[in-house]
Amino acid sequence: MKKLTLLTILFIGLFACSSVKQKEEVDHKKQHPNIVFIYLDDLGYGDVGAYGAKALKTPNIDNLAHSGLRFTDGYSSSATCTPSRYALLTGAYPWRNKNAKILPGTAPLIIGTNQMTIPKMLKKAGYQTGIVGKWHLGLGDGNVDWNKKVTPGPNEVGFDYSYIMAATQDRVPTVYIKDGDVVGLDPNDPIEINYKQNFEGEPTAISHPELTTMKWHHGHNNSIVNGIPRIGFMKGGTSAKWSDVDMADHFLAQAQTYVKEHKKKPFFLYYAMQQPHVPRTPNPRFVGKSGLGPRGDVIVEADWMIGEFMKTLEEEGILENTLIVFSSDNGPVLNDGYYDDAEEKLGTHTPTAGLRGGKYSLFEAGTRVPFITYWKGKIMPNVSDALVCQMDLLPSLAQLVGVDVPSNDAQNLLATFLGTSDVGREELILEATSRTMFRQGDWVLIPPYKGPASLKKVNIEIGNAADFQLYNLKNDSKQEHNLASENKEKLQQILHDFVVLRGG
Ligand code: NG6
Ligand code: CA
Repeated sequence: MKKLTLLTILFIGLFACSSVKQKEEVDHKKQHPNIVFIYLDDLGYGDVGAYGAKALKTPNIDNLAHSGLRFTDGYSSSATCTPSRYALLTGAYPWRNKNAKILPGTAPLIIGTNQMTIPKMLKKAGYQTGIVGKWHLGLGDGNVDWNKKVTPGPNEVGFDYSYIMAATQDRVPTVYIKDGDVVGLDPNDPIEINYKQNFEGEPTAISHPELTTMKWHHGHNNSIVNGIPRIGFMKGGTSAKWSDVDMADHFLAQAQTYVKEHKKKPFFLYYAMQQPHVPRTPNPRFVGKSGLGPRGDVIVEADWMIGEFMKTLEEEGILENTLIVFSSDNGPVLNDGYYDDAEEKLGTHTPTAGLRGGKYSLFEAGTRVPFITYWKGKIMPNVSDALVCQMDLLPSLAQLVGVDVPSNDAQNLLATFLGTSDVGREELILEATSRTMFRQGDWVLIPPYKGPASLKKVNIEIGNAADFQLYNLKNDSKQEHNLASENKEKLQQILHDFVVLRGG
């Protein structure tokens, strides 16, 4: 009798254990939390307190980092915006698409309407999908009439809802576009856009410098909107023009409204903030707040917006059921074409955290970016040194929500993103202005490229050199010691693997 009881207990115990295990597996297999990407523009690895910034305070981003999983070896796919955003949404290497390079405001959509994207994948799992903020992946078919429905765009590649700026804050058209329609457009004052020539009689920064309130340093001398000279020419659309100093509040309000209106069913929100890309136009209540000039002020502003957004998730009672991914599209730049004191007022702040290069660069600071996953109660606070790339989010989230996606360049790293594994990628190809380099383990290979070693105007080393460059990040994170000539064997091996992976 006693024996039987023991056996029974053992049996029940085993059964209970296995059902707990099974439940965990089921949970891991398929969950439908809300998913939010908070994606900044040109935010550097060293621009965040949690990544070592001392002179600049980012308490709300730090809170995400300290309560979530902070990746130390997380990468965008490219050192510029369009290719990184392309890879983020499609899970495909941007260098496979020759159009994935910095686009003018008139460029056609570069994501194929038949291509897999994160929002498309999530829709298969019943998600509602929205984007608020910067798009910069092209719109229309190359011949857009901004006074009619602008299509195809985000709504044709998976987003049910879109509230965007077409390209960048420094490029025309300087208007918001909601589900393909320019917001606030007066039909009697139609918009015309041209990137090749000006419209007769329209002032530019060259013809009317006295109309500018922000001075251009390089580029940025075409049409003037709100005193800021832009890239490209624009005529008309006066009532639709955005207010630069209100842009952050405007996008925040859109993001908050989206959350409130969609909280009953799972949603995906891509909240693509414009800071700290140029022109840096902090709202007056943030002016002077960082002590580092407008670049610091807009980072403080962005951080505040993130705090407010988090409050909304909490107030709406959905914080515990929301997975947040925080990152940036490429590394930092100080002078990106306007005189705005970014260099002069930098003080002791190091946007690159000491990494070599910056935006546009094949060196580390081009693509190694702040990368945080946060899910209250689900992701345990931790730091991960796993090599991960934003591109990997597509298959990883597909596994989370239980959707099959065809495999391509991206890797399913769900467990790593949730912090239950510390295994990342073995290798990764990174891109900067149409050149590629290779990361394998701790090693970095930069093949020889023609062209200047530095972009003088932005004062950034971009990685071009006549010889191979080989670095070992483990003991040389600043890429100061080129080991190519002393370690020929390693060079041959890594070059071989790169060529095989790159496909010739
Ligand atoms: C460059 C612009 C720069 C910025 C960048 C795009 C000039 C001289 N420079 O061509 O200011 O707009 O494009 O940045 O025009 S990104 O973050 O969207 O890739
Ligand atoms: Ca960018």
